[in-house]
Amino acid sequence: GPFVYAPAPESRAVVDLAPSYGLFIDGEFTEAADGQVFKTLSPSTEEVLAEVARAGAEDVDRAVGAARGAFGPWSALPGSERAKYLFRIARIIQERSRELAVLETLDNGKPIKETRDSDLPLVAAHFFYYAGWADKLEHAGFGPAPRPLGVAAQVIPWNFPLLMLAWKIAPALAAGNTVVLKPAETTPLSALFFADICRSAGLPKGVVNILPGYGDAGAALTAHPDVDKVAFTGSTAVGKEIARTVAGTRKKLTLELGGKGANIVFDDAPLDQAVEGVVNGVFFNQGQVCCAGSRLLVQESVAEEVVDALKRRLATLRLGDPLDKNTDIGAINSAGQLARITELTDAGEAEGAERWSAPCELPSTGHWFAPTVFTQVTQAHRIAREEIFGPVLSVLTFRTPAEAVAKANNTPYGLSAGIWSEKGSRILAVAERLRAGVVWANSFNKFDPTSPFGGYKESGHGREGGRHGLEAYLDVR
Ligand code: TXE
Repeated sequence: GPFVYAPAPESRAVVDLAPSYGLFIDGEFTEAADGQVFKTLSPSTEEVLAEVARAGAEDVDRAVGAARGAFGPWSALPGSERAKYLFRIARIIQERSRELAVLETLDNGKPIKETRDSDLPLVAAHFFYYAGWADKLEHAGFGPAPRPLGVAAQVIPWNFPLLMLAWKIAPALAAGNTVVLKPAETTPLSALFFADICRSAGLPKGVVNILPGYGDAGAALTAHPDVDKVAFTGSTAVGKEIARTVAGTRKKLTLELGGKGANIVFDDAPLDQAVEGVVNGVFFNQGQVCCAGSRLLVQESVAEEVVDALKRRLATLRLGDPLDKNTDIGAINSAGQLARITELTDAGEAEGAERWSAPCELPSTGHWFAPTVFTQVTQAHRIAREEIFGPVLSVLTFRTPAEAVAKANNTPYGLSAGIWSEKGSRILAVAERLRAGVVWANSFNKFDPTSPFGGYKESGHGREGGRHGLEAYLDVR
């Protein structure tokens, strides 16, 4: 039935929010040099969660200086010593995962079910996994004595704030680098909680520095002359800007950018399972996922059956209070993101696609978007080409495997794809021809720290995760 919004204040008590938070530089929380602050809001209620110090160029300089100072001693530690710190951080994350999950849900708007069961276990797993590498780097495949790069500048987005932090910080530290990380402006809180965890773990000062702030701080950080390595996850437009800044400097660069993933459903697929996978593929985290399966390519002979089943399933999803453990669809992260989703879905309708939205009542405060499916979509439509980054699925059909491959590849992006079929030979043949960094077979959105992740084409370059993720932070010697 229609959803009624009922906040669950008791779950908020799990975290004790302070009224204001500082930058984390050289092991201390501190105000911004120019005293600037910004507010971080709850996407589901629009209440102010806290006031946060806003980093500027002077703070970037201080943080890079601290990371530079810490680099010598940190990189000189035996790998087994660095591993001890990373294992300690991983264990504290596990111990405090309930608080972290609530905090992440409050600041990001995603359902607690997801932060509790996906984000937090994966965050801890990344630290455990890379802790295991710290004393085995000579086996990483980059020569007998690979060297860390130095100071890593890391800029991350708001869709998986803590998980993107883990993807960036865990391999950097394991390899012996030091870090200055800028979380996204709408989700600074879990990164600051993480800073506190670094202190609890006794991590030497300056090894990790966290600078909440806006794009100007990200730009100052990635342009700083004393940075050796830049790692960015975010929009393709900003990624290109950063690539231009980094070009012609000594810095190494990895970019993890947007996507327009295709979920390809063949007529021989187990359709119930495929429908679940397609739903998870684009409605997980309200579709704000770079590798979301935002295009369904379904074989014509089963298209009607699959779309009907999809709509029936979507009508059962519960949209609402992200802190309610029964919630499937939470809030959109920001007013700006909601505006982008609205703009693109309006364009979908204007260009002639047929729009269907799940019947749910949207709460009157906060940023919400009902799960939406577009049919009658052509490859020329903007909703088939541009990243929507919201709970919106564009359905296209195909007749032959060759047509499926051509349509799946018909995008400037190349991050993810899914193939649903009972035939192993077909899965292998199609996977071989897809230009995507990650291809899932009869599954979608499965993540594991041992697997490299990253894109082809305009989805970026470099890999995070697995042994390959270390390459971004090591020099062959
Ligand atoms: O991204 P930005 P936004 C896509 C998605 C979304 C769109 C816009 O389609 O709708 O991007 O999102 C920092 N130099 N993705 O505007 O601006 C910024 O402060 C250095 C896909 O939020 O790229 C934040 O920390 N840094 C993506 C981070 O970059 C700068 C995830 C990302 O913000 C900067 C996010 C600059 N000039 C959005 N300007 C994915 N691949 O998962 C901003 N930033």
